[in-house]
Amino acid sequence: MSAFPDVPSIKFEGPESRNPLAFRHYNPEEVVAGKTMRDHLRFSVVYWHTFRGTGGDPFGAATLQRPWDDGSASVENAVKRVGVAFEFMEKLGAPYYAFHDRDVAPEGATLAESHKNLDAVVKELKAQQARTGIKLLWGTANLFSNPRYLHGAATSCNADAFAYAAAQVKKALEVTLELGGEGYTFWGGREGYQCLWNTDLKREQANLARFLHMAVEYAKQIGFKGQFYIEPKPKEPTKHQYDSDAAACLNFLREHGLMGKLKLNLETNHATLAGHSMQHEIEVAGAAGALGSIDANTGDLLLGWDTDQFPTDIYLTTQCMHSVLKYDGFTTGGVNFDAKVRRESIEPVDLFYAHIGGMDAFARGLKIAAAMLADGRVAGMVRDRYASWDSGVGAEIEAGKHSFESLSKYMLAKGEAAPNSSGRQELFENVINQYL
Ligand code: XUL
Ligand code: CO
Repeated sequence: MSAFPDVPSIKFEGPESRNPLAFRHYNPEEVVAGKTMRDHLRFSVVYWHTFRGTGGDPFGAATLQRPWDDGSASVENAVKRVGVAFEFMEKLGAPYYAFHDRDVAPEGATLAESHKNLDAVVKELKAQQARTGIKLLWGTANLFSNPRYLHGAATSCNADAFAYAAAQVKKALEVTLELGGEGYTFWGGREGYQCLWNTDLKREQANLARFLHMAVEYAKQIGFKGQFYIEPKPKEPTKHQYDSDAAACLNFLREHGLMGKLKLNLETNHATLAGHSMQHEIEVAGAAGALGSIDANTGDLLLGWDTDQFPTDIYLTTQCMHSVLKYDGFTTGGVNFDAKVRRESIEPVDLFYAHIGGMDAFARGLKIAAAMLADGRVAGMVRDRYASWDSGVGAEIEAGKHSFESLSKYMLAKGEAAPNSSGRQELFENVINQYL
């Protein structure tokens, strides 16, 4: 039985189409900058928002109509939901999905029972992946919802919470391997603090690093070759999360000997909560060779929390894809829609409208960014801005031929620095607008 009987497979119909259930820009087969759009964008649907979201918020109950879901925490309901998820992803034409262990299968009364529940659902996930060819972008474990993690998981003051989390991630890694997952993500939901007076920050961070080393070790042991990611977010649910932003994560990885073992999975709304733009976060990760994947969504600048809305702003998607392409595109990562429909968007068809809009926005961003890079005008303007480093004293400094002493001698002889040229920010912004 179909969960979406009135929705056909979503097709590319071109920019003039008025069909709300069609793509205007995402044409999976179209080649842009040497690769198909499908291979560039590697779109992924998240299980947690799309198939487990209810529309409930701190002020009100569930609102979303999900007639296939009986609302129970039974394995039977969970298995039935897998069929719905794959019908949705197949009709949408999404090549990937992502999940937490507890999104797909209910938590049992014991850890052993939770493992058993997960195994039952994974069997169905595997069958549906084989039927449709849809693949797992990354798996993860939910280490934040259960009350045992109220003080955190790897950073908990309760050593047993750490041990439980280790057992949960061990299982999640096995399941991700079983499903051929291309990555595994750590988002430290409660790995931070609410109050520094009761917190041993140094010990908590050392334990978090220990936990990640154990994961890397175990992956090696079982032959999981997928890419590990760490997903920065500065706060919510904690007041301060240790993985605050890309720079903090990179510093943490370097300090604890984990650089090269994990890359970053960056999320737009997390970037803005940290007081950054997504473009900034991608550039910081890309410059460090640690750009892994992106959780595509957007926040609302008038609200101060993680609203996880679907991205529709072409300027934003252009910035994202420009930086992604600049750092050679995705390998294991992709554009993962960690986004949810609004509480008022209650019908199942709204899930299609939301994803179609996000995919089209990213397809446009990709095309615009590819055009900018192909034409090289902006890159040329940036290069010109740094021309003083290409010859003379600039080239000598970059070649390691100078010291404070030699530079002091150089400047004493010269008397004054060469005049500055204009930064031309307004011109840059005007030029970008020509490609939109
Ligand atoms: C929470 C968030 C998570 C991670 C996976 O803000 O983004 O859903 O993506 O745990
Ligand atoms: Co996310």
